[in-house]
Amino acid sequence: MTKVVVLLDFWLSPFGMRVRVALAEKGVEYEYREEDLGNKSQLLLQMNPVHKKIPVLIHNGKPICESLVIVQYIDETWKNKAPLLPSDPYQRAEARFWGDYIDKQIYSCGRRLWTTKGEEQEAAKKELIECFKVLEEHLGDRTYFGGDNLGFVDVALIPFYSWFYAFETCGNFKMEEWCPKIVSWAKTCMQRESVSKSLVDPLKVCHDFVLPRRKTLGLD
Ligand SMILES: N[C@@H](CCC(=O)N[C@@H](CS)C(=O)NCC(=O)O)C(=O)O
Ligand SMILES: *[C@@H]1O[C@H](CO)[C@@H](O)[C@H](O)[C@H]1NC(C)=O
Repeated sequence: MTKVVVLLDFWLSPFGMRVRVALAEKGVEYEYREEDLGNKSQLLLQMNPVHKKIPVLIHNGKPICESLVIVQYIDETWKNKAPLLPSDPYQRAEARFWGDYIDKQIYSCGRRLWTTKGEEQEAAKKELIECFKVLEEHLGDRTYFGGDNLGFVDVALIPFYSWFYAFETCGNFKMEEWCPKIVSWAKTCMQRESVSKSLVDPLKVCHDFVLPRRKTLGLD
């Protein structure tokens, strides 16, 4: 292994992008290794034998799996920069609660929206919008979910910005119309280099991956 920190990842993964943002926030240098998820490397199978999924962060040869676990590990390991999680136990619990909400609601509704059609797709779209509205409510008038600074919940949610265009295209709606505060929050996050250089082009996600995949699945 050439570097102390290696990231096994896949370009459009929202989970992988979380780790990229966190590493960039902390200014950690690392080696990025793109996985072929149709033909996983020996290293991935060895480092994440349980789920065999990316992202995996390998630090000094030891693997850390599950994106939100990795983000917390990064926060606890590189303490040179502003913390992502608050120090107060209650606020930490609250941040983890919302991270979990994003995994359970945003990810799964988003996935249903682009992998289905007809009534099922319409239901997924409605549910996804509702979930974003819940997050909007939670954001309130703050700049970031972390308050004045980018925090754990921001890192958990921002990668989905790369997927907004695919959601909009599949669901035939505009995020801006339904959750304008989330869109403006995302644009604020994108002003940070840690975010803009870690996220992928929304057009690429849609045209190079989602739409061709829908064709393969016989949905369009
Ligand atoms: N809960 C995991 C989800 C990771 C995940 O779903 N990774 C996908 C890519 S987005 C993957 O590696 N899929 C390969 C497979 O399932 O075989 C996390 O937060 O890291
Ligand atoms: C799978 O990956 C291995 C090593 O990375 C490579 O040698 C092999 O040709 C790949 N197989 C396919 C079917 O792409």
